[in-house]
Amino acid sequence: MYAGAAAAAGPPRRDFISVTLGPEEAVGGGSYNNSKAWRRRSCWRKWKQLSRLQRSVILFLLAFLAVCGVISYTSMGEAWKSITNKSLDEQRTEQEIPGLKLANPAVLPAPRKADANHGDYPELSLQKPPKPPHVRRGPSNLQIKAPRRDVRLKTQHDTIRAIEELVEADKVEKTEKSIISWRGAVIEPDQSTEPPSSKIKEPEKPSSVAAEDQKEPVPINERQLAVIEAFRHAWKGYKDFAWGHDELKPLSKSYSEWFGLGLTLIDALDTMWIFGLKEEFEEARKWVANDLVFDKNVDVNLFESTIRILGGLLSTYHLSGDSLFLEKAKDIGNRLMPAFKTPSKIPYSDVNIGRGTAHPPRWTSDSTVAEVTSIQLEFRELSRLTGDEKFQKAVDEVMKHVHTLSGKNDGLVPMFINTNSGQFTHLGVYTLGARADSYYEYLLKQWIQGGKKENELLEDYMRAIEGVKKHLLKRSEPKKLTFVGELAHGHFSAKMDHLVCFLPGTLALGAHNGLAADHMKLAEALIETCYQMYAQVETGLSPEIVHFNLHAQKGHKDVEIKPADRHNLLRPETVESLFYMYRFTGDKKYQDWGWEILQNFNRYTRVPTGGYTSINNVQNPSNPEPRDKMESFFLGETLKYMFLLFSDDIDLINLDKYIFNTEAHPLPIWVPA
Ligand code: DMJ
Repeated sequence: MYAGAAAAAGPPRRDFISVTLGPEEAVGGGSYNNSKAWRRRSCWRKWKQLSRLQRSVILFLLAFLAVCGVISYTSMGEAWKSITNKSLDEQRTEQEIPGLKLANPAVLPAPRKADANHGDYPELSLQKPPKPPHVRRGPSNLQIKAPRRDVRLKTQHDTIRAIEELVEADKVEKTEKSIISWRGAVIEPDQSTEPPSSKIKEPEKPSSVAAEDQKEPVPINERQLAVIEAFRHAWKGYKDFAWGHDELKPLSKSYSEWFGLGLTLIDALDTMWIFGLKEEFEEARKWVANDLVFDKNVDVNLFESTIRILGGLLSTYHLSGDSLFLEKAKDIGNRLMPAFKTPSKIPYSDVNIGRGTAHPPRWTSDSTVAEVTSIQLEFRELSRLTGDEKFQKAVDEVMKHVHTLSGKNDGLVPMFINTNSGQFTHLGVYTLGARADSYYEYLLKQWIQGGKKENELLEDYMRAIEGVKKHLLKRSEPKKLTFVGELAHGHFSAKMDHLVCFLPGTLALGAHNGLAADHMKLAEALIETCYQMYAQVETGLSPEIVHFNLHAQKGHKDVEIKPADRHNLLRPETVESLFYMYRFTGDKKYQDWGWEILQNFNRYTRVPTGGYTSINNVQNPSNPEPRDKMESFFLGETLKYMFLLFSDDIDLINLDKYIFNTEAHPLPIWVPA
């Protein structure tokens, strides 16, 4: 601006801060006096000469700088702490298993073990940390808390109403609407959990009880709503025709009894909690409070009642914080203990929970290997919660004993074990399917549950996967699908149970926890195979067992089905693995595959009057031959994993904080002391 224009414009606008200096300072004159008193006086004089606006601005700037200072000091401290923790954990792991680097250390770094000695892992390869598919929102400490109880219940109520409205609206016209989910189920432990081995004194609190905060609600999407709708349909059948009994027979509108303990209801408790189905949950809770009685002269299978009843009660206790469920868990846990009174301490398969007696099946003194090695997560957690070590001691002894046994083939175990001698029987047959499956699953999961310190478990797991690769993996024709077959006395069979489809999820979980990267590659190949076991079949539903073609034949698919194997029991294993794969990769194709499966369950197994049924013939879409039975795991596992698969919220049962038992009941991962 030129001078004339400036004059014409009147006095200049002061939109800057000017500091007027006194005459002495302005000319740099006056005698130099640096005494403290003089400096103080002179500063004060200058301060007084400033306008009020100038003083405010300076004060504001000073305050702002102070706040910035405090913030950066705190976050540097946090960063420093996490760097220190991480390197401690890395040191520990490197010491225990040379060459193995955990991509995702235990929830907190575990203490070093002086005697850790696992030098024989030449094949373990280093792994880059897996890339998380989802970006966390907000600071992590805001994401691990549960809502306050009063808030939670209210929001849940609103949500249920919203769900109902939306489902209704959805029927009329397909809308793009989504609703805010009830986050009450998404409860992360906000306190350390300690392993029982660290000298139990006080009973533990559930993960959720002291939780206070809540992160941003994540909307429930349309696919999740469809799962809730399926659950409600199944629940309607159970409620109308089988309430309080073990399983619904949806066609005959009646029920079947296995143990007479309301198996479906107990298996479904935590599913209802996670889905936010408050009314259903409260009604079921009432039944547990008033009608669930374990003092009954009834034989139960140790494994089945542990994974479904004990596991279901423990996880519901953790999610809800309601001590009723812990009391019931203690009761059934104590009643199952007689099973361990055997000459070898390998438990019997059956227990009479009223009489306190246990026995093997009538025809043998053998137990199934998967059964005696897949009760550990639950009994160990029961010890941690009650302060009573006996539960953990009993199941740990089984694992330690099995660890030392001969008769394994490169880590693969036979299917039977004798309760007198404690030795494997029926040697020479190896499968990842029925009777052995969850042995492998629980090796990894116990290791994770205990804070990644129990090296024998990891060692057995890693060896077993090497055994799978060496003896059981083959590729089919024409699509070259990687599958897990069986070995019988040196003879390979291209037979794979649907049950084996737990394996991709377990492998992915191991890789997520820092195990070899090639486990993830194998998981990706196997989940494709499990999906094809559905996709290549006429109904889009997998049979119980498939045989893979090893040689290309014109007009033949990879998957062959024998007449005796073509039933579908509404099993969860494939959707379970799809859930893990989606969580760890973020690849939407896994959600799409799960969606196809849900639609086919709706198409071929849904009974109009309520409930879903297992079917006898997955190859006949016009008559899939309903079997008139809804297994409890359909509600406990299959629909729960579907719901989690369709969710984009990694904190909806965060896999770094929870470990699922083999019946899909989440239990907390212990934080090492
Ligand atoms: C469930 O009871 C459990 O998943 C178990 O590990 C295997 N069988 C059924 C589901 O298929």
